[in-house]
Amino acid sequence: MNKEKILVTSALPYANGPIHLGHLSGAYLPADIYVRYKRLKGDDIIYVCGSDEHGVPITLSADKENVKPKDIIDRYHNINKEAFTQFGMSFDIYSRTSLPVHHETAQEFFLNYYNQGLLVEKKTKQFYDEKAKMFLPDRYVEGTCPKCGFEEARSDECENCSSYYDPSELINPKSKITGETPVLRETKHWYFPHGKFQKRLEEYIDEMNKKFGWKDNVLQQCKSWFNDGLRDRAYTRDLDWGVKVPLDEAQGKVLYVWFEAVLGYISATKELSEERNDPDLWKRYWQDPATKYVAFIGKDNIVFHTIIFPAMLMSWNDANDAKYLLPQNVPANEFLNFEGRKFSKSRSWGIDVIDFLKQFPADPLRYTLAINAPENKDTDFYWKEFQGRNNGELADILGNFVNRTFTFAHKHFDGKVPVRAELEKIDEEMIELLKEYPSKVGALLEKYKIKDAVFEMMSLARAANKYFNDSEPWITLKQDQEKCGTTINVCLQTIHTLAEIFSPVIPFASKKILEFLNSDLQGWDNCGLLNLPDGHQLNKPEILFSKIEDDIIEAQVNKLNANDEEETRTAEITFDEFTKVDLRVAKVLAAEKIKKSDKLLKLQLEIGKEKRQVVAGIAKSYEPELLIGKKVIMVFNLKPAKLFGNESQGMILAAEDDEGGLHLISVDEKVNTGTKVK
Ligand code: B3M
Ligand code: ZN
Repeated sequence: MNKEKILVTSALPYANGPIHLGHLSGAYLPADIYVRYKRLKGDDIIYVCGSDEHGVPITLSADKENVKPKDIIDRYHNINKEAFTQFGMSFDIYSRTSLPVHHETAQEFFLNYYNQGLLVEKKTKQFYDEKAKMFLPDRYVEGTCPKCGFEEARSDECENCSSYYDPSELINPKSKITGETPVLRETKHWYFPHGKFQKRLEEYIDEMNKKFGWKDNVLQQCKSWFNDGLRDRAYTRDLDWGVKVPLDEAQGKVLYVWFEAVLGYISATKELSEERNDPDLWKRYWQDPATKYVAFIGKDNIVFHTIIFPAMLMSWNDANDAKYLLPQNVPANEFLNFEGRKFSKSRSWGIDVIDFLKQFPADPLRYTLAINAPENKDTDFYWKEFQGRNNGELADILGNFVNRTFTFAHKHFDGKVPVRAELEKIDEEMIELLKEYPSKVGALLEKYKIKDAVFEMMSLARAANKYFNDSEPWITLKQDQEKCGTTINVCLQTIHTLAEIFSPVIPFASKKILEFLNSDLQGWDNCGLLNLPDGHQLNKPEILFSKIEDDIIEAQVNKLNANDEEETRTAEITFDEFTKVDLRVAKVLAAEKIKKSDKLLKLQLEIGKEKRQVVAGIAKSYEPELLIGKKVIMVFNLKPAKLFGNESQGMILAAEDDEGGLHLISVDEKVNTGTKVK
């Protein structure tokens, strides 16, 4: 088969925090396995990644710590680069978007669109903090959602009910920087008309899917964007951290972070050109129609890689002779959860890669994440499963086979590959398997079916153990030395194949095995052959995978749960402070939904002799009819507030479960309303 020329990218992680296991299993490990496999196939491939160092995620982190954005990106770029190295990521380059080459590249693209007359200039009103003297990006404004009453809504978008609205509709907006009420001020931005490209994008995706088979989860998301109709998107922002907009009239503005981040793949490749002293390298991978481009990402980045970036490249290509390649495939993964819940930094739920690798080697983690990759649905990392995969599969199946074979060869054959004499059926079948597996596993990897491929790798190790058992070399040793030698020879050949076939997943162990074998990788297409000559000298093996004891795993689980408890413990208050809250038993007399809100109910309560109206955010958990007659606990002395034009004189108490479901704190029927709760 012809050798392929391939460009592979993985999403550029924000340099605003340490990467965790979820990142690895989404966009990095699958790509690394694919790339390592392709290198063994002899294909001409480069693998490009780097830190995304602009945008509000960075400035928010910097503000939180009271340091400069530059401090944040320097710190996390280095931490993440190191974590990736220890994890065995084989990037050809791990670049960063703060480099001049990136700023120039992004500005060049922007100017190209501008000069084509493609960008649409629009004036809009945006929140401005008069005290901080700056426009506030979306995430810097918080207020009450005009649609559902959610109190932590962003300036034009509500995370709770997923609705979009005009910033002027946001109720009670507050600046996150100063806490002041921001004003709406006019500003000008440049919009990219994505709608103009919709038809061509649909055709492009359709064509790629027909030729190369895109994943369903990816196609579904694209379809839903197309159904909604692509809209203009502002490619500039009022912010001072980022790539400056290269126009005189755009002082104080930077390019929208997503616009430039995707171009970061190109600038990273330019940096690689420079590093390798090969000025045209980047063009060979980005602009040669013979190259195929594959972009690995997690599901939250799909639209940017299947719609936004391709539209950007199309419009560049329309106006230039040197044309960029669009992704041939975007094998996006779903998410990995941690012990049944989403990773959460603020709740200390999950584990950072760098911390994980301080305690465990990379290979068992790579294997566990790969065999459990969230390819078609979200999956979970469980400590217990990690232990099981390490002990029961890597150590007991693969490690054990390597160990028993080497022990035998050293003890009975002088540490040399014994002569392969006459083959029996059982030997021939094993040799046949060795020949079959590389193409079987390869076919899966070609289709980005990493999970299935890794499963097959371990199947070969299982078959190898069975071959050893069924051949009973410990018996033939005494009865038929030649036959015994043949068995051990075939076992050693099998170890050679296993070392190579497993090498994309567990590169560190694979390297060790090859050292034991005193041999080297043979290339994917040769790795199923009988690569060790009779009499070949072997080295002494060591333990490949150490077992992980129960107490080590229990300690991890306990630590996680302790973090969780600590998180739920909040600041202490004094008894006096507590008694300021007047809690009373109340009875629900009437309940109704509030129009235009899917979250709020209007309740009429009886508290002793008094009647009050309270607006409660429990509509998703309770039907109004079911509340009538229920006794609940309310905060009686809460300052009245207005929600959706409804007066609310108090608040009722409920417990929130992990899924956000609410459960009212109920009270014994016998207790009179108005009774104080202490
Ligand atoms: N930094 C978002 C993320 O880390 C973003 C990806 C950029 S890819 C060009 O999920
Ligand atoms: Zn809302």
